Amino acid sequence: MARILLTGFDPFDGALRNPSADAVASVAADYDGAHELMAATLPVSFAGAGALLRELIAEHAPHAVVATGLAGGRAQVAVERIGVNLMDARIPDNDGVQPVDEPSDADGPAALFSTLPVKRLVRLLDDAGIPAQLSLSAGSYVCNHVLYTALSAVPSGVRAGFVHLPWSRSTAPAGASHLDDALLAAAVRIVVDHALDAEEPAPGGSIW
Ligand code: PCA
Repeated sequence: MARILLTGFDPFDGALRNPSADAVASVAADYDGAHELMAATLPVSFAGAGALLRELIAEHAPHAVVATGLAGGRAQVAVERIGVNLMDARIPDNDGVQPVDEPSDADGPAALFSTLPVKRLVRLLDDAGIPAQLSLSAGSYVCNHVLYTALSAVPSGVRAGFVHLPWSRSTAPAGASHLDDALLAAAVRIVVDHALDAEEPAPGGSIW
């Protein structure tokens, strides 16, 4: 049985909830799939999230790491394709730390590609009627740092990647784009179930 480490994030930026933690909790509570699932919530802290993620990977030796977080402005589930070696925070993290133009890893490469089957995941989400896109930037805040750290921390052959979620209906500030809570949980479940699938080569990317 393959082990999957699934993470969401604490609330941040004044919000009371983070829909990624809600979706992860809901998937973990109902999980009846083929894998062994370990769920955790990461702090919105550059130092704390990276350290906890490394600990969880060392402790559980997962076959795949599926990290999720909130991208508050987005209207679709975004399967992230690349983590960049950059921490450039528009707002302080929950520890009050605000790195500007610093690398996640001073000795690491400029960027690392997700090793989840990103195109297949977008296709499966789309087939399930969930608005989804392939994304070329996870930003430069804690989520991108977690994606880059996960990709650096896993032993070779272990998959890792990140999915950004929009607000859920129950957490969205007035007027913000959102999807139903159940749809976000369904999206996370699809990503967990298919994290170890082979990629589906398909035309993709964007022109700009
Ligand atoms: N979203 C933030 C950090 C935590 C979260 O859920 C981000 O996109 O970096």
